[in-house]
Amino acid sequence: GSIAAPNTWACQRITCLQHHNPKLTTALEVLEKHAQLRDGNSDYSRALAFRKASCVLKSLPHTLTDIHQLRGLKDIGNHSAQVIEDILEEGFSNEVEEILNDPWFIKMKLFSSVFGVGSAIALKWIERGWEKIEDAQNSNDITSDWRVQWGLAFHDDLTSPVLRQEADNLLEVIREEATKLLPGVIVEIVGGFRRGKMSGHDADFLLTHPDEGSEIGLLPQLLQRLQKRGFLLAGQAEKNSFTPGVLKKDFKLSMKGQLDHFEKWIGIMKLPKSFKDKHTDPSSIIMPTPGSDPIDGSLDYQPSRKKAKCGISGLSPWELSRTERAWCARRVDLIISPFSQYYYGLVGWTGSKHFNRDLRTYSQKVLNMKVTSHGLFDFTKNQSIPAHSEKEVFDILKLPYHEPWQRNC
Ligand code: TTP
Ligand code: MN
Ligand code: MN
Ligand code: MN
Repeated sequence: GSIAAPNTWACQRITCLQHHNPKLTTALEVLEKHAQLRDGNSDYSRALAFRKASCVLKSLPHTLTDIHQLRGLKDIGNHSAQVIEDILEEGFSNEVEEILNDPWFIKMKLFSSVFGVGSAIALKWIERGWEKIEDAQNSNDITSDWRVQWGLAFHDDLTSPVLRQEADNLLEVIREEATKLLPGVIVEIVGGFRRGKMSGHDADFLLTHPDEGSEIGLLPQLLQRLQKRGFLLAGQAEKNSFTPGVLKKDFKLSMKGQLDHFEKWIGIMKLPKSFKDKHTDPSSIIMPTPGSDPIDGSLDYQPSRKKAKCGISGLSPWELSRTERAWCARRVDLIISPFSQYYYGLVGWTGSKHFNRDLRTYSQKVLNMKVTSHGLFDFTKNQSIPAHSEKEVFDILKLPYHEPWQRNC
């Protein structure tokens, strides 16, 4: 018989981290990754098809044993169905095994694991004949992109998973410093950790204040304080570029669909190794800073979209990474939201990425609404609709409320 999930949209279904079909979803996500790397920015549709199929399997209430149990589900395309059938019948998929053993795929995955490196740069590196991270590290013909420089120098640190305990400890530090600057500030862990993951590729924090406007100017001051305490390694601040009306305009649904206009800092922090294994009293921590103090216009918060860089003077990223150190380099995103956009921002920055994408497509196709991390525009009513809680976002979208840990599609 069919055990097809009745709900067509991923944002209508409950999808938890632990589910009944990990073998199948892991295989489908290899195909998704392969499609992403192969097609780059030119074509999301192939990758999306595999993600959709994987997502359906994650929401099933039992382990799939027969392909016919999927009959009637529109999110399982022919290609995915074939792969699922192979695995159910043979125990493995030839296509997936071949990809996993493909030297091109292995190199693409390796190179795109570097912060700041996407499929275009990874491809270039392969064309140069590079095979290992060391080949890129040893090259003096490397891009001047600060992310790639730091990403290469600290590749080992940055590809070892960030633990929940580290994110929790950092949350306390950020809360402490932000509260000194702006009492009443709200600081939330978002991203994968909010969805219940025990590790992630970075830590994401969303900040706001109920007194709209009081959050303006917080980020540069917060960065300065974190810098003083030795937490910043490198990063880039971006100013808020949201303009009212953007919700109505620009009603094109990019499959990527993730860029937002919040003021933010995208960077790399130095977290004490002690953050990994225990709760640490945040006020007791002052980071050891090898070399001298930070330089390079770092904290100069650039008022335009110009890029600001942070660094430590004296030592190059590479030299710094080789020093004896009691800290680990970790990717961190700090996002500032005006309170009037906060609950949409919270949903957007909680993810998952596919949940967001599905939510946007669903809103457009079913409700004639556009939803972003900044708000929601109802094209039928020709007005934007505010939300005062996460639950209200779901209500407005006529969706059952799902907790963050149920949004792991
Ligand atoms: P990520 O940190 O990229 O992803 P993640 O936290 O879900 O996964 P990981 O544990 O590996 O870090 O992004 C955090 C969430 O924010 C993600 O679910 C989607 C959303 N997002 C945006 O809304 N805008 C953006 O520009 C990016 C990069 C992500
Ligand atoms: Mn990358
Ligand atoms: Mn994250
Ligand atoms: Mn992130």
